[in-house]
Amino acid sequence: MRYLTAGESHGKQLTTIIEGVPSHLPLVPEQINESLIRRQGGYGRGRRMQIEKDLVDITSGVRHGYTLGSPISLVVHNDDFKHWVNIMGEDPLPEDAQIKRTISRPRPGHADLNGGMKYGHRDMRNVLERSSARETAARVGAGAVAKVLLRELGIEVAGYVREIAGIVSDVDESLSVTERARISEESPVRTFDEKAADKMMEAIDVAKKEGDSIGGVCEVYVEGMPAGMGSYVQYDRKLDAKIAGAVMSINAFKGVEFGIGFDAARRNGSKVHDEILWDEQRGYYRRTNNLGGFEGGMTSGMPIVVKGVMKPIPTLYKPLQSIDIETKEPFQASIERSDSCAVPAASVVMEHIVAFELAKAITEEFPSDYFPRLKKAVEDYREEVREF
Ligand code: EPS
Repeated sequence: MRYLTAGESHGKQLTTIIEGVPSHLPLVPEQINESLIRRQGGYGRGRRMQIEKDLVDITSGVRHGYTLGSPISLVVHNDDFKHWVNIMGEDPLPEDAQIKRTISRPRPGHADLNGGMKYGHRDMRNVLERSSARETAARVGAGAVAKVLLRELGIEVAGYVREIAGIVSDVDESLSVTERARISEESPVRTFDEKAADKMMEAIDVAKKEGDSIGGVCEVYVEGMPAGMGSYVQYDRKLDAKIAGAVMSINAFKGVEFGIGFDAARRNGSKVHDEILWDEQRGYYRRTNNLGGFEGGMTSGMPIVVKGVMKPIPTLYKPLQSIDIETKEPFQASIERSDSCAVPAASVVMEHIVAFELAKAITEEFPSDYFPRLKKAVEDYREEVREF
């Protein structure tokens, strides 16, 4: 499975083409819309989310509620485009036209300056329109299809928030993936500890008032992945590495951790590695899950636990110094509409990004043209490794 996205933040639409989804997988738009709507929520989102009502139009690859095995294309329209037709339209402009809302002042922390230099865009709107996190709606669409496939195979994925602006929310490690999904869904900041949630919302209010932005830590938790997905035999087949790369590709993400992650550097080996046990019902399992479901680049069959760090969004109302590329003079960065905190929304994005990598790994491991055949192969394999 692979996918491409296209679309500018204030352009006509976002487009996703997904290739390699097996045929005969039941799929309806509501399953994708649920994910798109979840991504739009979360305390700390700005005015743009009141304009957009993200709903998918499936334009190929699905017939009568089932996938065909052909490329699936998804379209999400940008409702804001109606305000941007003259600025974002594709027709050539008359020679004397004044282009509105050009950007010659790069925002620190954004793609503006590097992208402008690289592609020769002196109007850096041409960079920010594509580098905007609006694109994550298209990626959530692909992830939503992946989640449908995983669910049919008994694999569940939940994304939630562990930390905002240094305020940490603990999670009871005994909670199942479905409980994690349900509880976090009820929280405006998508987290567990209500006291921490209140403090997080206070921090978001303060940041908003001060024209600042704040970041945090998202976590994705997965149950049901069979052991042995990915491989140790070649560096580019290690599944944890692929997931880490995919998580790092989410806008504003700066780090990834599996299980105890960086804390492994501070413990002895005997306090890190997870002892191996076996019983009739579960087959092989580990006493603990410090390694977050991966050993040797392969799944261990334990829950996958992966964290991603999101920096504060770089579009600030509070000015930071930058240079105007026309005058080369310093200035205080201009004001753009923005979210003061997008960590809750980013946890939904991360959930879908991880789901896509898992579905991709599954379809690479097993025959994947026809979904019932894939499902049978996965069931047989689970049985085989339980008895190994
Ligand atoms: C974003 C800026 C804001 C966000 C946007 C990402 O949009 P605008 O520039 O239109 O105010 O709302 O996020 C989304 C549109 C979205 O769907 O998540 C940016 O600069 O990255």
